[in-house]
Amino acid sequence: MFDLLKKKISGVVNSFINKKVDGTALEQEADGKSPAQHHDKDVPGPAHESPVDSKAMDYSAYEGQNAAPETKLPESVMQQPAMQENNATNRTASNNQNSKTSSKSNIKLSIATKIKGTILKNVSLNDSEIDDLTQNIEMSMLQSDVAQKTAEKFSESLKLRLKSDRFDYKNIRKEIDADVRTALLDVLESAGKSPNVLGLIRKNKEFGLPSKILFIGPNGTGKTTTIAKVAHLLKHSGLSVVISASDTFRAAAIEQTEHHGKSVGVPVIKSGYGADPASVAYDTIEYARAHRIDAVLIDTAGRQETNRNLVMEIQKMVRVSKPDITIFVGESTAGNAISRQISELQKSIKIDAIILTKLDCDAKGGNAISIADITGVPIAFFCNGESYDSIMEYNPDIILDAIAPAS
Ligand SMILES: Nc1nc2c(ncn2[C@@H]2O[C@H](COP(=O)(O)OP(=O)(O)OP(=O)(O)O)[C@@H](O)[C@H]2O)c(=O)[nH]1
Ligand SMILES: [Mg+2]
Repeated sequence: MFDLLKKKISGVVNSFINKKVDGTALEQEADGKSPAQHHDKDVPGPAHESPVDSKAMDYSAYEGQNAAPETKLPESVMQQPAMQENNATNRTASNNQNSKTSSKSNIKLSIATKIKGTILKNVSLNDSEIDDLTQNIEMSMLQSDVAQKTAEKFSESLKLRLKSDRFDYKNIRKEIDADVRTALLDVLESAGKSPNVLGLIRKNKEFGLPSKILFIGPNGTGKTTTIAKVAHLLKHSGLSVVISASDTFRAAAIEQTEHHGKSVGVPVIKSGYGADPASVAYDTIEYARAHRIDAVLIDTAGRQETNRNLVMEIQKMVRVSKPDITIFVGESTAGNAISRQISELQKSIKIDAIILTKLDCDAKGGNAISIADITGVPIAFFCNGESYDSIMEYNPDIILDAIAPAS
């Protein structure tokens, strides 16, 4: 999903540091090699596979289904459903990789910067170099579905960072990459910490309480399938689950939920079509209390954020079921419409987290960055396939490693 954006940003940084000044290519590299000596081998760029990318995921399990085999995600992302409950540890490890160590980057900067680099160990970039680089990155982000407001904000933050930074001339590419990565992390972290869903369920369990999770979102984004994936994940983590078939509207929705429940081995509480979805949720919570079940996953019918009656129906479900977490399920293929949908719904309903589905179908992925920035709601999980184990806990390193891998 993040492939395109990564290639664009990497390409911009690369072409920036390799750019010709006044039409004249510089012959000598910062590390003393001629351009020919770097040919293909050392030159990172759009066509150059990053270490992250080189581990393409195995799509054989999805053959004949909707998955797009050409999309590549980091292999670590695919090692699911193992939950990584301590994101901080992973972040630290990744930041360490990001440390400014020696590089063999193919560096060509402006003549002025190059001359400075021969005299001084550390150089700064001049305003026109910074403007050039940030404008190009901003353009690439826009082309990759990052919302304009977010791209501009990112560009400003990167500009400040680059202006205040001095770069070890020999490692300049690596250090510019690190600045891009840190500026991206700033945007992602602006949405706050993702809820620790398993941790919360375990905590409530200690008090003998079921945790209630309400899933909402537009039609067909993958709510019911995602509920089955979450149920599967929780079961494999030693927690008991019941599903509320509270989509009493769409034809065959109840049967679909029952089918998933049977497949993942969890009970489904249902009523008939046309029944009050809030009362089905209430019955399910009662069932969970009576049977000491740890988690209640409440399905809902798909709805547009602009449909007042349907939004009021969700408000009633919130009043009746008092969810511990309300999750918006959005499909990554919807681009920046997701931010709009969430912002509109937030006027009426408190949304605690987002699950972004169908990553396997999306070639861009910039919307994961805009969602964090525009809505301020953190992503809890990514889903990337139709099988029950194609769900992964959100970790910003998934996005950072894919878009701006530490070089
Ligand atoms: N490729 C892919 N398909 C998915 C993913 N998640 C769900 N789907 C598919 O998307 C389609 C719709 O999924 P549902 O779970 O029925 O979506 P929904 O939001 O419950 O739909 P409504 O109840 O009609 O609003 C199904 O064909 C799912 O198999 C995913 O991560 N990747
Ligand atoms: Mg559904």
